[in-house]
Amino acid sequence: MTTRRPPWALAGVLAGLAGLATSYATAMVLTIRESPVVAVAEGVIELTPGPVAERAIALLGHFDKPVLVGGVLVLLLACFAWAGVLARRGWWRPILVWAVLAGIGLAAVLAQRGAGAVDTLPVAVGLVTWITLHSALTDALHRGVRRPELESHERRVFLMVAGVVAVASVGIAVAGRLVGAGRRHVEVSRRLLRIPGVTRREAPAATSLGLPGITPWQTPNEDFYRIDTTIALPTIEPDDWSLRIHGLVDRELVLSYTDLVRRQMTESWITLNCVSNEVGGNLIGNARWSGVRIADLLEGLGVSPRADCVLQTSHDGWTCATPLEVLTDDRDAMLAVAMNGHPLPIEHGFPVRTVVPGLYGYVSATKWVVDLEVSTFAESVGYWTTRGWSALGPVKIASRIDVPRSGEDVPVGPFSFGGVAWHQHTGIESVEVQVDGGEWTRAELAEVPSVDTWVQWAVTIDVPEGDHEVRVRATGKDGATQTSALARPDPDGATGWHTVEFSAG
Ligand SMILES: Nc1nc2c(c(=O)[nH]1)N[C@H]1C(S)=C(S)[C@@H](COP(=O)(O)O)O[C@H]1N2
Ligand SMILES: [Mo]
Repeated sequence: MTTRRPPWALAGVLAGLAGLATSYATAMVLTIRESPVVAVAEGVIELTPGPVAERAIALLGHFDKPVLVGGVLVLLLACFAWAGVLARRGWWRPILVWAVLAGIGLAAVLAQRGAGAVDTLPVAVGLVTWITLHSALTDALHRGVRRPELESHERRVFLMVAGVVAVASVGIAVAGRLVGAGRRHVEVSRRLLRIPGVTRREAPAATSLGLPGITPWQTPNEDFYRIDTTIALPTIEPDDWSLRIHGLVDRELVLSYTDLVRRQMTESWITLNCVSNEVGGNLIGNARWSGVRIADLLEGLGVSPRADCVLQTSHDGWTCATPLEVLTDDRDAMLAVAMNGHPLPIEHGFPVRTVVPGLYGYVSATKWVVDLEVSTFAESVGYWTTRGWSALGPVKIASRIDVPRSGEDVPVGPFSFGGVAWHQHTGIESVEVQVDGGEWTRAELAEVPSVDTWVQWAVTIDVPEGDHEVRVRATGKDGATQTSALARPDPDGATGWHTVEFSAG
């Protein structure tokens, strides 16, 4: 019997490639723009001094990116082989290599614009694959080393496992790519979509006070906050979408996307906010929504007088119960198909979502909505309401200071404070500001097209040298002033006056 050297390096390379495959497939399925390897390559570009990068681009032309990704892959292969060889001298040594490589991947992924928790998942999946597969492969090799009489048997086991790992890795990568391509296809459909009756309109000039630092009145789609419980975004072709309206009605209605957009289109500016927003927080945005009023859809279906809510269900199984009243009164509660003149972004509910002025999102703003069941609150409980949040979620009046930022240094003398205030579907009557517990000064308000949006406020107050504290409070068009009593977001929305500390010098 000849003693051959166990293929330690091969075990490392195989486990390494398998980890890259699962991590790539995860990224594709989650429709994350790029795999961690590409993120690392981009990180390298980011860290490369300008002149060097320019010379490389001049030298390599359009191939700079593939060459860079290729370079990262070659380096990775070397590390995989090294991890494999290290396994000979102790099981924990290769784990250090896997952990460091995953750490670099994680740093690169998190450095990307708009990265969130989900983007770290491909790295985690890759790391788990590396560690588990590598230990499975090296176990066989170790047994062969310990028991030379079993060496050739263990080698066959190793080769079998190695073969399965190689084939499975290719399969997983290809499957991930195909699923991801399907998802990306929806993005193409979305871009090509032209919806009749959807207009693109600039925010009216009077909505802005022109004070630098105040949040823009209209929130661009890319900057709009995002809250949902999904990991993989639902991707629905408009042709595959339909909505069923049923429950306590005389006549059921099933609408296709074309049926929906053929109806009378309504467009309105509506501010949407999350019940989880803390005092001073930014889980709020204002957009021009285009869609079909839900009141128009329900009319003629013969809604039972017994009904008091509509249970909404999304494609991904999320639910909320919305009071029937707010869906049928004169406000523009709608099935929205466009946001700021563009088809809804996928992450904001493409192709159709609900928007209801005056309610927090968790009880009203169903993204990827596919089912509306007219029902009663006694029978229907939404996702967050079963988790301790209040069944009814009217937005509470609130105001926020955007200028100055917390801890900012401002010049002594007259200083212009500014921010936003909101009480959707009631409207803001006035906003007052108080410095260091002194008298309340009334702020100037911008103009707004309706009571359903937030409003910018600004006021100029003299500030002496030293440390200061500024507070804001709003009064609604119903005459009620915002309470100073602090309340946490759960169960039905935070209260309290936003306070910012700053110094003048
Ligand atoms: N399908 C679905 N729709 C949903 C949610 C969700 O988790 N899943 N979250 C809701 C919550 S809590 C809020 S605040 C709004 C946020 O909408 P946005 O992500 O477009 O800002 O969506 C609502 N609609
Ligand atoms: Mo929310």
